[in-house]
Amino acid sequence: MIEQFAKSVDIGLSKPEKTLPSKYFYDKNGDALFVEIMNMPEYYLTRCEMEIFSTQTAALIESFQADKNTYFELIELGAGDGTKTSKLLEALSTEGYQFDYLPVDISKNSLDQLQTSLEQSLPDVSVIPKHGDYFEMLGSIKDSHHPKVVLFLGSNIGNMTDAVASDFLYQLGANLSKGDKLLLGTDLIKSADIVLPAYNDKKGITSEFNINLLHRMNAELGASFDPDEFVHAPEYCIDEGIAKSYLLSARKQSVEIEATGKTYHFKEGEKIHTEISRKYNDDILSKILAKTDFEITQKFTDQNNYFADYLLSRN
Ligand code: AVI
Repeated sequence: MIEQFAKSVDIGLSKPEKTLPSKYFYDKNGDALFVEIMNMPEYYLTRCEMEIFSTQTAALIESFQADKNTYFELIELGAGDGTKTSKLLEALSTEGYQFDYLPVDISKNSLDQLQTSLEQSLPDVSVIPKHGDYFEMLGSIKDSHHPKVVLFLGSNIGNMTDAVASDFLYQLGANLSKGDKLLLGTDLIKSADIVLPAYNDKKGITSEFNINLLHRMNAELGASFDPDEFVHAPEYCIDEGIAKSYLLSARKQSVEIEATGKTYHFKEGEKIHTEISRKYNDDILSKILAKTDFEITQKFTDQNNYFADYLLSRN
């Protein structure tokens, strides 16, 4: 794990335009900061998707086309704290569907918390947590031959480039069977005055989340980043529809990383690109799906039309 982390960091910081992979945001501190982000007034994504899950629960369940007499697996990729899903789990359980809930997450910490909270709130739901990177978990999905409904919520897909998203969905489809479903949560394209504050909140929580990556490299890779000398700098342009987070070097500086055995040099104002958060519309999603086995069968939106959960069927 550490070797992989060091390797990715070295590759990213050796590029002419420096990058760091956003998946490393999520250590214990990063998980807690992300929970704070989801509760921020500016971060509309979670509230909008929660609205869809609370007000359209029956329609969502109907879209799964599950048979009450046939067992199925409800797999959630990147489950996080599972708040939205618990609405669905409660309704599925009350209505007598036969299923296991398999949350997959890279954060062991989040999975443990999720399991404990579901054991208390929904003791009748069988929870089988899977710890790991969801790219790596794809292969194990086809080990069972039961019908499957996969949840990939929260616009987590937006943290992938379109090419990576397309490849990921292709591989997911290849590991599913005809008729299986994917419920895909996507943040929709909208103006900068709504999107940008979600990545640049007044209290500076997103800034802390971004800068936490520097603390993590210091703690785990023996890096010498001075977190006070980097500034959180997000950007968003509606034409492109992608929010981008950067860490901007406040001055000319050099940073040593023990785990890579190298020193990296930063000019004043030089940016490290740490994350993309893609926003979608039907056309963009259709292009991403073009080479996959999925087709869009339904779309659920919140009342502001800020967010959409697309129901995709595996052909
Ligand atoms: C997890 N992911 C969908 C979040 C997003 O909106 O891209 C991560 C995040 N980064 C900054 N704020 C939230």
